[in-house]
Amino acid sequence: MPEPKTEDIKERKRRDNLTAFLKRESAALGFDLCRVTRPDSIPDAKQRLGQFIDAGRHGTMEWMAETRERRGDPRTLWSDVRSVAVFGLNYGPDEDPRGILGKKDRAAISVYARNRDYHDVMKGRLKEIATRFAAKAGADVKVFVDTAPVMEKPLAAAAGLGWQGKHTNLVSREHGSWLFLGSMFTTADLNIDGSETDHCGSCRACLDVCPTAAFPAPYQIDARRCISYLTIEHKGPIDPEFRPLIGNRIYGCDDCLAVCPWNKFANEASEMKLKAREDLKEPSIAFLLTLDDPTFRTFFSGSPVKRIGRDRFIRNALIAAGNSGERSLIERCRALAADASPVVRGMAVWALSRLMEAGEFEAFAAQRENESDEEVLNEWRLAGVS
Ligand code: B12
Ligand code: SF4
Repeated sequence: MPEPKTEDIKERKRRDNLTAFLKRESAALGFDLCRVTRPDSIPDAKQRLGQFIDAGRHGTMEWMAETRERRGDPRTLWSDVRSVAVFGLNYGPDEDPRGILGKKDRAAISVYARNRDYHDVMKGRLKEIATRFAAKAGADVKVFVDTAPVMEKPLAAAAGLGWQGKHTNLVSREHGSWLFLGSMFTTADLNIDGSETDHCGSCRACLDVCPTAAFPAPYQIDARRCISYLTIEHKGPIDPEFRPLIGNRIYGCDDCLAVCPWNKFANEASEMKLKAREDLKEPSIAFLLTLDDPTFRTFFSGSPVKRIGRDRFIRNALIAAGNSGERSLIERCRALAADASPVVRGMAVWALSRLMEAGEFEAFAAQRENESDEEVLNEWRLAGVS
């Protein structure tokens, strides 16, 4: 065997040092996982993304279709990239978030949105790491969290942070289904970590628990049916088919993550984990229905919930009200039936049609104000009032 050249040994040492430096920095800034993969490590992702988009499963998230070329292959996004570091941040809740689903007067905000926006938190930390890394390596870097056209889950699986479970999210042996993902692309050569194998086995708990049957097959999701999409991404009225199934989930959904048996093995998260805001753990629907635009903005300041705006948020809270069976919410819903926002008025009609007795609803309908918005008129028709 020929002796390795001095040049090769030097290069290998440099790679070892840089990779170790990156992982130390990542741990120091509170990330639970950091592993590295090659930009060409997700050869199936592009075609699978294509199938998802061609089947229309992205719904109205047109940005997915518009960026499909860049999203499907990191090298199309940035041709100079040589290594991709993927970071995981555990956000596992202290209690099973499904506990609140039985509390009809309370609203469920999904775990990831119960504190500050994780995009901001992760991006801030990643930028710090990237700045120090770039200085040490003399290389170019770019960091991404969620909003860029990067397929974070397949990249994380290729880097060995875990595997894509049947619910399509990344599952880790150490942190279960509760990981936020982020990445750093760099022109530097780093040591590559091995991928993880699939440990879902014959389990199909996440597929069976989904309230809206959003999984056409294991490892595939139809976003149009997912409560996370419906309550966060979707604008306008929500299809009546889904409203009763949404229950009291007013922002996102955690059911398929929470049921995953791998959560039982989840390690203690780093001390820098985001802790839930007390007032976002179990807010009352009655209180949320009182929020106008300024109070909504103040209450959700710094939270990802603010992103959907007051009207879409009240639309969701009205669906929870309509599913609650709580007659004490009728007065608030009546007031919202005269709201300036058509999507709020329409969903108030739906909620009242469920909360009021038949005669009471007829009397309310007889007194209704003139309505010209086609979508609100449609809600009246759906409620049996022409
Ligand atoms: C669009 C999007 C959504 C959409 C669509 C969800 C989806 N699964 O794609 C909606 C709005 C529904 C959504 C919901 C949620 N999201 Co989201 N979302 C994204 C986003 C922006 C893009 C994901 C994407 O590219 N989807 C396109 C599809 C085609 O890609 P894919 O899911 O990887 O599809 C793979 C499988 O289908 C697989 N496949 C297909 N066929 C087969 C066959 C076999 C045999 C196998 C093995 C695999 C396989 O190959 C595909 C390519 O890898 C990412 C951030 C990012 N930039 O990556 C966050 C992200 C996926 N979301 C995240 C989270 C936390 C959520 C929610 C939990 C939020 C909540 N509590 O409400 C839910 C979970 C719902 C769910 N079960 O997925 C996290 C997930 C973290 C993790 N551990 O994986 C991410 C990574 C954001 C982040 N930076 O942390 N999300
Ligand atoms: S987040 Fe909820 S609605 Fe969406 S796929 Fe998972 S269980 Fe179904």
